[in-house]
Amino acid sequence: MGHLVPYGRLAVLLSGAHGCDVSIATVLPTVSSAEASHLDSLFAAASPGVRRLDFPLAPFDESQFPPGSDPFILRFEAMRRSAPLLGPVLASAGASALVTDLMLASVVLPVARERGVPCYVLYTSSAAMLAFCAYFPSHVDANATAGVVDVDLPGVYRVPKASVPKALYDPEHFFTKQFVANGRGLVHADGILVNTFDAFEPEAINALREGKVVPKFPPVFAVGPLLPVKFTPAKEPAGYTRWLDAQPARSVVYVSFGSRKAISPDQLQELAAGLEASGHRFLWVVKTTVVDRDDAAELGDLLGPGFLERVQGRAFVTKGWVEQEEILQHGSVGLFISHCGWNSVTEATAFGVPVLAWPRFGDQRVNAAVVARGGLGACEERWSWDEEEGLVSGEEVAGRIKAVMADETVAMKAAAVRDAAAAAMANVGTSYRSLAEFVARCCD
Ligand code: BUP
Repeated sequence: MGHLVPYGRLAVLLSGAHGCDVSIATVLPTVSSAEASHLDSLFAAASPGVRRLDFPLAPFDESQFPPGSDPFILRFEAMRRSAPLLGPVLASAGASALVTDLMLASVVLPVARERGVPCYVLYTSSAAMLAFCAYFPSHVDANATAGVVDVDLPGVYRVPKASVPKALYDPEHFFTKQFVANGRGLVHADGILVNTFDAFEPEAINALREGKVVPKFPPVFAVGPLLPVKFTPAKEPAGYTRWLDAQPARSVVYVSFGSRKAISPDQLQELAAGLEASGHRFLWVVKTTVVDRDDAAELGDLLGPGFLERVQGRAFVTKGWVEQEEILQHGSVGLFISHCGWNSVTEATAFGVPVLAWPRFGDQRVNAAVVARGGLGACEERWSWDEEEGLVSGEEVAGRIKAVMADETVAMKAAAVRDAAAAAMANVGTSYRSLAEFVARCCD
């Protein structure tokens, strides 16, 4: 979802505010139910200026990969191997520019080149993480024998070893190979769009633009925060919306760790204990499997005997998909405990909700540092450890929630980030102008 959501948002913005004709190549079938329903809602809500181009993948044998491989990463691999099939799709769309995901960049760029179509990348994480991706191949070349060490991003800041995505610790892993190939491929793109804004990540954006991270880096267009697409509202408001409506302003802690990774049963119980002991109201989206279609567990069994009864009234706990952007803009939400998937962070910037960062894997630790630096919230280093290195105790969770909810400056700083985000997206703002410049280049 972290990759899919911003593409829809960009397509709608390009077609609406900038008058472009947009086609989205849609890979079917999807891995998760969330993706399938998101696509349906997107195309139902989008203007006729946004078209759906179904893109069937070439046959792909998953059995050649290690058992238990991340199904989403495998899907990217299947897409990478199908890249040559994109040529005819591009021709049928009559495209004057192609925007692709970083995970596909190294294989899609040559296809676009062959057709003479300029190729841009929409980077779906932070500018800090973009700098990391762009610089990582040089870092690997220079440290081939040193194993994993801190990554000092030129002109940006140092990413400590603990924040380097764990998947990259193994140079032979197919994910690392994909990551390095895509990082090298970035310099060949015609430009990079990033879902962030100048005022939020000035160091990383400037260093990339000035060629400090990688010399001769393509133009960087900071075009965020890309705002949610207005989907047709459900006939009946969801249960959690009705519950939020009944809560006082800024009193609710919203807890969600994104669409991708499950939390271990032990950590889940500690989190439950912490939320309960914090004494605050909370809305918690519990996720226990990597792919939502596999999630059959009962909440009562997961959270321990009597938990749901004890917090009844001051908590809403659900396992299903929620409309997160609706929750984050609800006036009763005062804090977001987030894994720091980048879309979640950008949504929190847009609605000025303070974030208590609890990164889990991948780019999330780098993004959590952006949250703290950018004034959007707090990041407790200890919480970003792997669960194998020790659980975060319920007591610790409760203490942190109480402290952040009581701190007026946290809320004030997050409100300032929201105002800066709105200014960036307004007609004369940095992000609006950046996207307009991208459109002008595509139409040349
Ligand atoms: Br879970 C969940 N409802 O219940 P991220 C997520 N979302 O609307 P991720 C919901 O999915 P990656 C839910 O608002 C955001 O737009 C949420 O993207 C939405 O994290 C998106 O935050 C999730 O980037 O992706 O899914 O872990 O790992 O690819 O960053």
